[in-house]
Amino acid sequence: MHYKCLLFLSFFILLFLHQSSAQQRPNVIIINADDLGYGDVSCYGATKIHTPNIDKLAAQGIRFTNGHASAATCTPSRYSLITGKYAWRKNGTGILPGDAALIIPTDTLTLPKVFKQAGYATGVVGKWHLGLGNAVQKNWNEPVAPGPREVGFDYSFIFPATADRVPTVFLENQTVIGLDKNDPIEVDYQQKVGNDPTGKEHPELLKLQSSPQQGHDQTIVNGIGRIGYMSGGKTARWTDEELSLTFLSKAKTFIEKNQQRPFFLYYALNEPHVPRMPATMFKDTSGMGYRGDVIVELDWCVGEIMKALAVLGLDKNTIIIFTSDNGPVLDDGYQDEAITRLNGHKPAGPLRGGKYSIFEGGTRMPFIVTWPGIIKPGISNALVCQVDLLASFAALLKEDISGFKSDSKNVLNALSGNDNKGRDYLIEQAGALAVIKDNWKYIEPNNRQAYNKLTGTELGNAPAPQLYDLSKDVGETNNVARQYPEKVKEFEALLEQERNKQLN
Ligand code: NG6
Ligand code: CA
Repeated sequence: MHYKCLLFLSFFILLFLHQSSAQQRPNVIIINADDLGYGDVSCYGATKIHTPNIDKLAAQGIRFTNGHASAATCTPSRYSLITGKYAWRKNGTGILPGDAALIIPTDTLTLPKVFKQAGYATGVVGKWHLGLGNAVQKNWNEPVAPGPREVGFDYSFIFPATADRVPTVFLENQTVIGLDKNDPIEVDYQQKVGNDPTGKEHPELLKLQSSPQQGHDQTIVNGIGRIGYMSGGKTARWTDEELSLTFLSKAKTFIEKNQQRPFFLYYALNEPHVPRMPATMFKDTSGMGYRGDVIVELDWCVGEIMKALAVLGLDKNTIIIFTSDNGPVLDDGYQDEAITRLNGHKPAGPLRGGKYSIFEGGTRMPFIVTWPGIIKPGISNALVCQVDLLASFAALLKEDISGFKSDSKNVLNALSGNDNKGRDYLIEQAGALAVIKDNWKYIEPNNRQAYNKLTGTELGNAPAPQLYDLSKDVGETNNVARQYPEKVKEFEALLEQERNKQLN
């Protein structure tokens, strides 16, 4: 054969081999909602609100009834998901202000780095809330580092903290987009900067009133009072009604651009976190006010991602994990009728408590895993947690992480429906810590507030130990600690042992 032909032929053989090996490695998308409760989606029992797309995911995959975030608020929950370590082991991992420095060390293994090492394209689109840069004082008018890139994401399109915190801007690859250099951004969480009106001084300018005593009355952006002060960056500021559509389009673009190679996308939705401000096409669609409307909107976004995968022919070879960062809350800072128009809906379903709470409502999450053709659809009661995704995906991708000390357990067999137990036990975090083991739940005694009056949440704190038999009391109403003193002791010891564990 002519040598040129041979060269040509071998090129195609190589290409074929490359593509078929690439095809064997599934793409992975983690969709993480913000403050979406266990009872907020219809496949977990909601009847007043309909989430057909999430239900479809659940019907194609495994719906976990005992799937968890490791903490009841955003920052510690996301910290664990990305690092594979419990956030309570590290100071400074509570809810971060919008100007916080990056809290994830850049020299540690992370979930995106596991994928990167395995040759994946990695991206994050959505809410970040893990800090940016090396210090609070930083120049938002230049690229900001370290950030998602140093944590392991090749591509990022994020907002820094929460939708209710300044700066209300997007950063693409760590640079604020749409910025006019002649109108630089300044951010301050201590004192007012610039001349923008604040919600406190000018409530008449607000389209969404702040709740009494909950703050959210500092710089007004898009008719909404925020936490924190900012000036400048007028052309870069977002419009809340466009948040989810913007993230969706960036997520779809990332998928399209990386369709030829395996990719990992962490798609961190903003809904239904406050301020809830649905896109026009979703206003008044739920009959439950804006909180319901933005849940309809988030469900629609999930459907759009599924459609995009199908159009590209990637649906069969893409694992989707759908979950939420912490439990639900109704009044989290704005008077948006979430309570008055609830219409009997139960955001936490059968669970007690919600966001901020050490009861199950705080950390037991919708948790759905799909991988069409590989994972058999069903329902699983296995105990799994977002902190386990790092070790589980390392196992799936055959990445050796044996030298990495973490809290992440390889629960791949549970995630794929081949094991009904999952991890042995799990530590949950709100203010206090709790342990779940064999369907028993222990909450350590503590003197924190039992009830948050502002948000109307039962926090689950009590000065005496609490023990619940979740197999018949998932709503944690009957404290049986006194009947089982031995169990209480066993749990105390377990918690003590976990607290003393050194991971570094
Ligand atoms: C709280 C805010 C709340 C919300 C939360 C963060 C007050 C009174 N409340 O401090 O509105 O922003 O932080 O939510 O300021 S999370 O889902 O990102 O953890
Ligand atoms: Ca949250």
